[in-house]
Amino acid sequence: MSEHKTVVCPYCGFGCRLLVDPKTMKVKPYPGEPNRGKLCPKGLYALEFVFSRDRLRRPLKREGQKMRPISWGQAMEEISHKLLEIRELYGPDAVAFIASSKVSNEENYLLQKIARLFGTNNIDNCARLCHEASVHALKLALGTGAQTNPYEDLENFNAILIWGYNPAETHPVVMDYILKAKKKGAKVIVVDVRETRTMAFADYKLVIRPGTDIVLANAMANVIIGEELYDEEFVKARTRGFSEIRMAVRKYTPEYAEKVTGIPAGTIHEAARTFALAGSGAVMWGMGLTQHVSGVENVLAVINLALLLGYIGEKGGLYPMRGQNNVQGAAYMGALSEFLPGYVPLTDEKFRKRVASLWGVDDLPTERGLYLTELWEAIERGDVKALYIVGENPAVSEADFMRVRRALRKLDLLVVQEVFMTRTARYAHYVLPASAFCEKSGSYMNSERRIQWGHKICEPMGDSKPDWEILTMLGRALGLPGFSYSSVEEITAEYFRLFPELEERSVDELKNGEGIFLPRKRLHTWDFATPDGRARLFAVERVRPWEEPDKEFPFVLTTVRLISHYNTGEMTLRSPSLVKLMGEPRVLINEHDARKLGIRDGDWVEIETRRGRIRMRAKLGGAPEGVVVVPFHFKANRITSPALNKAGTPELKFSACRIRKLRSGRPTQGTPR
Ligand SMILES: Nc1nc2c(c(=O)[nH]1)N[C@H]1C(S)=C(S)[C@@H](COP(=O)(O)OP(=O)(O)OC[C@H]3O[C@@H](n4cnc5c(=O)[nH]c(N)nc54)[C@H](O)[C@@H]3O)O[C@H]1N2
Ligand SMILES: Nc1nc2c(c(=O)[nH]1)N[C@H]1C(S)=C(S)[C@@H](COP(=O)(O)OP(=O)(O)OC[C@H]3O[C@@H](n4cnc5c(=O)[nH]c(N)nc54)[C@H](O)[C@@H]3O)O[C@H]1N2
Ligand code: SF4
Ligand SMILES: [Mo]
Repeated sequence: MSEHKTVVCPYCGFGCRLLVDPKTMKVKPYPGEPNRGKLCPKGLYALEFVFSRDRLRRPLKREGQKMRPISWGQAMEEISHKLLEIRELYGPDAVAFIASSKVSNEENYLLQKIARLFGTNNIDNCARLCHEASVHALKLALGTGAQTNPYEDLENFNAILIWGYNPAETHPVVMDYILKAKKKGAKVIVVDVRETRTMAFADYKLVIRPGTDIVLANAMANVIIGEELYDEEFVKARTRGFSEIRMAVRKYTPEYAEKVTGIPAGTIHEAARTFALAGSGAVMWGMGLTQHVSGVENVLAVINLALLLGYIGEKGGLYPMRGQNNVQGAAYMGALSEFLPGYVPLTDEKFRKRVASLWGVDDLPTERGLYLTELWEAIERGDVKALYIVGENPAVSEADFMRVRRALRKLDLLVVQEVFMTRTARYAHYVLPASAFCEKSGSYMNSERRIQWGHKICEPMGDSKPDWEILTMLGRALGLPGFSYSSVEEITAEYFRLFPELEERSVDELKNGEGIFLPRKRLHTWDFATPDGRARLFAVERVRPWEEPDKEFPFVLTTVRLISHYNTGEMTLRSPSLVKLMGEPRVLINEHDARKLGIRDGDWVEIETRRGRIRMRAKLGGAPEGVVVVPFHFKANRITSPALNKAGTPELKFSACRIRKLRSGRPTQGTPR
């Protein structure tokens, strides 16, 4: 095994490690933590996209309709010149940066450093489309914004509540932990708008009407409080807000909840009792909660359940399961428009000044920057003139993407730093070729906040360069202080200095061990990070979706993920083994609804919202009446709702739509047959 090197899987936030033999480039699962000898197909075939013929190999510059090769030196000179000119004319906030949840901590750290030294907090990443509502809710309730416990704890809990989250498709390896817990007797409760693959393993299958989760959570709290099943000692000693929440949930009886959610009152009652009487439990959640206009409130409502029962520390944990391989790291490194590194608010003067002095300046900008999802309107208004994107594909991943594409066309300067010529890169003035994960070294942070080292396995493709090298050149070209890095380890050492918990740790330790938890393995065992050390119970009321079904658009459209597809498909579609495993993405329609509309299995249908239309083949079943389920990976965002919640996340899980049968159809380009 000694000749093998480890890398971190470039797909999901579970953070499996891969053992790679540099001679054969064969992948084996890492036997230790966190994946314990397991991988899903995406991990197993993770190296395939790296060797795709489509890889970008040279910097490119737009000339009319054509993209022509240009040298690195020339590209950097022209890009930095244009950025400085725009700053001179319109101020630093006319420039925005999008960081990447795909690239390393070091690379995200550098990009947010560039943005802030340049003078703007317009720096964000796809966490905004994902778990930012969880971060905001957790910050309000506990004072910290991340998963509280490690995966290993899952096996020791007596109950696992899985809410709006489908790990059997999206984090396959965490299923191993959940199933081990189940074997030991843990009860599994799953709440989803449809019967998912995960639900197949559940003791309680709660199929809920889309967007009514607060009503269910409040009804469960109603049972827990009404029957005095809550942990009185914990609630008294470690929380605030109990009397408010007791009052607020009084009207949310299981009978009332049945009418709103569609789940039988008896089932709600039983599930609440089972979860409460288990004595310990985890709450795991995903996009089914966060991608709603009620995202922050949804998450607060389920956090309440854990707090009422004292399911914190040794007795339980909160698991907002992170999406991308390094979305947790991007956030911790400060690639968010409202937070400095470590989720520290921009207004924390002491910390801000400390960061500034480490970077060789007096202070940093304090106004919150634009959210990723606010950029498109800001570009339309003419407030933002230049956009620098690293490893993100908003022309496909953003809600109502036609609006995004219009905005991208309007920019004076668009730079895209990528491994492929993505849908977004096609709008760029400059495309910079980045090396892929296994062609460079660096650290990544998984959902349980474990920082792991990815070792360089092979040489960069063509003339591509690691993102950190490109950003070092950019920082230097912009004349920013301190951009003299000659190795990635120098950047690791620099970010270590920002976190007191890492000050005593060494980069070598990170390279050789099973990773380092930041700030520590388990949070809030003794106290919370709120000013008074207590957690806060928030009474939340139902928030209605932005666009409810009506006569014209009578169905609810929700968008979901499939196991062999990944996000906008740029990587998975270039992996021949994964393409073989992929089925054709189809829209799931309830059988009764289909019959009424004369739609049969396999028919082409058109799904239309107020934004536009898409075509897809139908698959009957797998969706409750009135709900239409579309895989998000390709064209769903042609029609999704752009309404944002308090944390800036679009309502990707709820739009009003109509469907009709078509005589024939043709798959959209980029869609597997
Ligand atoms: N194979 C694969 N794995 C992935 C990804 C991928 O694209 N492909 N992407 C990664 C990323 S970035 C992320 S963020 C994670 C996401 O992981 P998940 O959160 O598991 O992913 P989704 O399928 O988007 O949504 C989860 C579930 O929410 C349900 N849902 C929709 N609306 C509602 C609602 O109103 N209430 C409730 N209770 N449920 C609802 C859907 O039916 C769906 O089953 O996956 C990561 N892992
Ligand atoms: N309708 C709908 N829309 C959604 C969602 C949904 O559930 N429904 N989910 C949302 C969520 S949770 C997320 S996270 C977003 C994801 O949205 P995106 O982050 O835009 O999607 P990805 O396809 O993961 O894009 C990552 C890009 O990084 C590039 N890349 C990979 N490795 C590297 C590297 O080393 N360097 C550089 N420079 N680039 C690299 C890849 O080629 C790819 O183009 O989508 C969101 N959009
Ligand atoms: S579970 Fe996630 S991290 Fe593990 S191999 Fe699959 S995609 Fe990669
Ligand atoms: Mo995500």
